[in-house]
Amino acid sequence: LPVVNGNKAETNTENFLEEVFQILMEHIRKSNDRSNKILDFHHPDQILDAMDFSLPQKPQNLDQILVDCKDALKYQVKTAHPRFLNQLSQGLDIVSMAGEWLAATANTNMFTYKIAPVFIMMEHEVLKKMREIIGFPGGDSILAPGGSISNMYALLCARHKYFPDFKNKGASKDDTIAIYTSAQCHYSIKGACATLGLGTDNCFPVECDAKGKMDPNKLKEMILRHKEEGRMPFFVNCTAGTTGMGAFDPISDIADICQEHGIWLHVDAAWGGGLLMSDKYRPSRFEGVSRVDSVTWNPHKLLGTLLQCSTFHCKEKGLLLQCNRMSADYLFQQDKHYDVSYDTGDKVIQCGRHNDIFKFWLMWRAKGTEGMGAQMDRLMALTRYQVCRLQDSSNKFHLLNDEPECVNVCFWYIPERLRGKEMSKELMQELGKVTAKLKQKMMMAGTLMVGYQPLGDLPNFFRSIISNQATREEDIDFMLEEMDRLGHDL
Ligand code: ABU
Repeated sequence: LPVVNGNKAETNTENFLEEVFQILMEHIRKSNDRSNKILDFHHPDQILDAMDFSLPQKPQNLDQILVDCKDALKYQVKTAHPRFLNQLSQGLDIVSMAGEWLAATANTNMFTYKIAPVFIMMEHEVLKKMREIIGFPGGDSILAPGGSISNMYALLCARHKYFPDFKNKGASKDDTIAIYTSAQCHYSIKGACATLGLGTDNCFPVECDAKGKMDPNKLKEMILRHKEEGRMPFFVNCTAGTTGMGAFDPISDIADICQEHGIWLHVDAAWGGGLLMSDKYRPSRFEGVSRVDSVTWNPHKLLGTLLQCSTFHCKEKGLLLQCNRMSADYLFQQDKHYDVSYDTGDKVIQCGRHNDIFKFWLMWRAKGTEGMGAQMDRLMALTRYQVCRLQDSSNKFHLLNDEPECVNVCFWYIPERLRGKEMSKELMQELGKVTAKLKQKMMMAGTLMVGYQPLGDLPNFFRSIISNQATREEDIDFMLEEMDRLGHDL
C-alpha cells in the first residue's frame, strides 16, 4: 500500500491486512457459533438497498474498503455453519483455508513450471497419489475448474481416442455415435456432449433401479440395439455418488460390458470420490474402479477441501496432451533449460489456471490419508445416525432411502394434517408442495438450510447432506426439531 499520512507503506499494509484478518476471524467465529443464524435472507432488491455495489469514479479510502469487506461477509450465507446441510460442498477446513490464503498470496498462474515450480511439483505428487488410490498404475491427471469440466475432459479424451480427426475436422458424422449415462447422472455429461459437438441426442439415459443405480442389463440391451442400428457406442459414464440419492453405479459389472464392446468407461466420482479414502467403504463403492479409463474426483466436496478443487484422471498417459495441445510458443517453448514435461498448461483447455492444489496438499499433510479415511467414516456414521433418528420419527418424516450409500439422506417432512395417511401419489404431490414451503420458512428463519429437489417421478423431497466436519449429532437432532417447529402446521 502507498505511504499515507506520513505512515510507511509497510505499516499501512500490515495494519490493513490485520484489520482484514480480524474480519475474516469474526466470520469464522460466527460461522461456528450455533447460536448464530446461517443467513439473513434478503431478496435481490433488498440486498441492493442494503449494500453499496456501485463502482465509483473516485478512489474510496481504506476504511470504506474494510466496510465493504465486512458487508460482503455479513450478507453471505455461512456455508461453514454446522447446520448448513444444503450443498455438497460445506464447512471450512482451517488448514485448507490457510492453504488458499497462501495460494492467493503467492498469486501465480499454473501453466508452467517456470513460474510455479513448487505448486507444479505438488500437483504432480498429489495427482499421482490419487491415481494410485484409484488403481491407475501410470496415466495422467489435471485439475479442472469444477466437476462438470472434469467430466467434459473425460468425453474429450474419449472423443480424441475414438475419433482423432475430430480435433481438426470438427463434427462431420456425429449421428452414428452413442454415449450412455444413468438417468440420475449429473447434467454435466449431457452438457459436455453439447459443448463438444457430440450432440445431446446421442447421449442416452440408462434406467436406474429403485436405489438410483444404473441397471447394467438395460445398458447392455441399449448397446446391442444401437450397434444393430449402425451406431458406434464409445462412452459410458458411471456415477459414483449421484447428486440426488448418492447412489453408486455398479462399476465392475459395467466395466465387463465396456470391455466386451471396446467402450471408454468414465467414473464421475466428483461427489462420492471421498470414499476412496476409506478402507471401510472403498471396496463396496468402488469395486472395479482400477479397470476404468478415467475418473473425476472433487476433493472440494466430500473431503472438505476449500472450493474449488476438482481433479480429472486418465489412465492412458499422453492422451490429455495429444487432444488439447495447441503449442503456444510464448508459453510452451520446447527448448527451455528444464524438463518441459512439467509445463502442464498444454494438457488443459484453459490458459490461465488458478492454484487449486496447495490447499488440498496442505490439508492432506495435516490429516494424512488415514485421517481423511477416518473423516469419511465419521460422516457416514453421522448419516446412519440421521437415518435412525428419522426412522424413530416416522410419523413426521418419510425416508426415501433407508440405506444411503453416501451422505445423502432423502426424505419428506409430514405436517400434522397429513400424518398417519397411507402413502399415495396424491400424498406425495402434497408433500412435495410442503417441501418447498418449508424450505422457504427455513430460509426466512435463517436457522437451518437443507436442500430439496424433485427426481424423476418423485416430487420435491429434502436432501440433507453432511460433509462439514464441524457437524455433530446435536445438529441432526436440531434439524428434526426445527423442521417440525417450522412446518407442523403447513
Ligand atoms: N454438482 C454440483 C453440486 C451440487 C450440490 O451442491 O447440490
